[in-house]
Amino acid sequence: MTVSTDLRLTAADLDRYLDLVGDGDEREAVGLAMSLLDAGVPAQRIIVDLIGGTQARVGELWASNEWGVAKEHSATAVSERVLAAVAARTDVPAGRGRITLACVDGEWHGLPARMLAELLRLDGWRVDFLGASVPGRHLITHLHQTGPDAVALSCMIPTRLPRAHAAITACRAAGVPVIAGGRGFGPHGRYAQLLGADAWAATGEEAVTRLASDWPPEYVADDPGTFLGDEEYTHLVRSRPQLIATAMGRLPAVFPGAHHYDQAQIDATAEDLGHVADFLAAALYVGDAEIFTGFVEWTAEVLRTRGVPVGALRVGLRLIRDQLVDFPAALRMIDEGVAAIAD
Ligand code: B12
Repeated sequence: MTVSTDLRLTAADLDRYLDLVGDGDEREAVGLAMSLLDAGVPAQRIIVDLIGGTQARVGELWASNEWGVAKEHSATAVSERVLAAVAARTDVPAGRGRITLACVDGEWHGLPARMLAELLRLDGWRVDFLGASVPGRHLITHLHQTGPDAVALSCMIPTRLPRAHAAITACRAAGVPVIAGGRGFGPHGRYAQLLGADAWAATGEEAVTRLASDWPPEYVADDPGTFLGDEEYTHLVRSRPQLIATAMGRLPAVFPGAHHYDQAQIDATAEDLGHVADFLAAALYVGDAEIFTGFVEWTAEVLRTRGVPVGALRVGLRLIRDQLVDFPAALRMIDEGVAAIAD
């Protein structure tokens, strides 16, 4: 059989795959991926373009409220299954070395990291994939037991950056260089460098190239120390439960609709206030207001698409702001966030 190695996916393949994952049709979705492999589409294209491209679409459909949370969860679960099937069909001898791949503590986006794990495996690495939310001390124990050539750390949301920093510092102290990735590390990976990662890559494929051609890296980042957060960050993190409880207590006085909230609405509001506190803490930790402004803009857009007045977000921000009057950097960031959604 002659197999073309650069057969491309068509728009029809992508549409069909989105329909299948949207329908939760695991069997047919695996079937489609297997038939593409058989037709000569490289496994890398299936992982990056079919699965990854579809996940980006899934994110858009969720954000625009066309898909509910359950449908997004189901689609992601189908793609996890498809990725496993692609992996099982593509056996590559491990000749390059060994890599530990983990999501930082509290980071639950396991699929992007798993995609990277398979791309690295296809390039000849032995990959120890530790999965989502790996506590730092267990990661380090694993490094001592296996002695890898690199640690690849995934962080998709900036709220996990303080934990990413702790993990990077500990890995480097254990003598293992770190490559960081995932959108949580910011535009062009600017927080990866700040937090002392030895390298950063924008995509899984870029990471494969970097690790194959330039590892261990010659340039070794300065260690910025074990802690970046200042007094404001520390206060915010320590007082988080109190901040949320006080804001919830004051909510009905400033937002009368909250008098009639059922338990689900109360829980959702407390969770949203928790996100406000967490994104603010991350912004303070790395000293970049953009993390908080970006979060506020994104939340406003999500609310808009769900018909929730953006005023509700402003109320939440004010309730947190009122409790942080002695913290100038936090106040400045909240004010910038409020200004970003002024219209
Ligand atoms: C599915 C999903 C989830 C699932 C994840 C399940 C799973 N098993 O993975 C669940 C439901 C858990 C989830 C939860 C949340 N999510 Co979510 N999620 C997504 C979604 C739709 C798809 C993720 C995915 O698979 N992407 C596919 C891959 C291909 O994405 P990628 O970024 O291109 O990945 C590449 C690179 O990032 C890079 N890479 C990744 N890791 C690494 C590591 C290294 C070392 C290197 C070098 C490279 C690298 O390589 C990848 C492959 O090329 C995205 C939307 C999106 N566009 O990604 C949102 C998204 C990531 N989620 C988002 C948010 C906000 C959340 C929540 C906070 C929502 C909430 N309000 O609760 C929580 C946070 C949970 C947590 N603490 O981790 C935001 C993050 C925005 C941000 N950066 O601030 C996104 C972008 C949605 C959006 N448009 O706003 N989510």
